Amino acid sequence: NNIYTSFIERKAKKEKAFAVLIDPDKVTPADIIELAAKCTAVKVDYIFLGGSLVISDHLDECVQQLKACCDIPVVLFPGSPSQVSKYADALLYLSVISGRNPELLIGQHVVSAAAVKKSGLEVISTGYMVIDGGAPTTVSYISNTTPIPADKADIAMCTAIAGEMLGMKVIYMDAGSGARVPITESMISRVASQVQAPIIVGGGIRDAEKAYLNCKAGADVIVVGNAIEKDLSLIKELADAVHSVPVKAR
Ligand code: 1GP
Repeated sequence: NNIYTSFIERKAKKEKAFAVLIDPDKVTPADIIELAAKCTAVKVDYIFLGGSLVISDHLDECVQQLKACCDIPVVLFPGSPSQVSKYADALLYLSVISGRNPELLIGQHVVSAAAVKKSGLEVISTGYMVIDGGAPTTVSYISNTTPIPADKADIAMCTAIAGEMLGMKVIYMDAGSGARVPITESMISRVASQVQAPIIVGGGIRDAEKAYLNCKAGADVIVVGNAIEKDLSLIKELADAVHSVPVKAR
């Protein structure tokens, strides 16, 4: 239970965490070495690995390579049941609670349950909420679900409360990778005001200020993928902003 415990311990200390999302389809072995070094240098807390589509078949190699070149925990963030690697540190076991697609609420979990259990991975039950990011994202298309409207904070809040009462350990609010508009701080704070579970927030975060404001609003883990793919130097600004939150909030 190391990764979940680290979420809880950080939350108890009001320490915010920064996670870099790597899409296995978009990286070469050389990229992984460079990314791992950058992430280590700026004290990235977690590496999330996954994507809505996985076209390549080198997930195991990606994880093993990351594990070989850095000590940052690797957390699977799978777009489908095929994205499981026993070499990772944990698996976000996602149920798409913002949607009404039974396959993503429970169907695919049943199909892959025995294999996931056998992998020995730490499984973190995650209530996954897709929030409208201003334009259709891959996640809303592939999941065949309607995202929660961006201005309906109460729907997001009630969805998160329901997820937590159903036993989900973590809530992940996602505007979708590359979202035009990231999730608003007011929606994050509404959810955070009613939920004890750690809250992961991602989708369309492109600058340090937004990462910082999300943390102040109640996000516990900030995830950035796209913006870093475009500009690696952003990793430092984003990590520093997230890690500065408890100090400045005092
Ligand atoms: C997507 O939350 C992640 O599922 C990160 O989104 O790639 O837009 O940073 P970005």
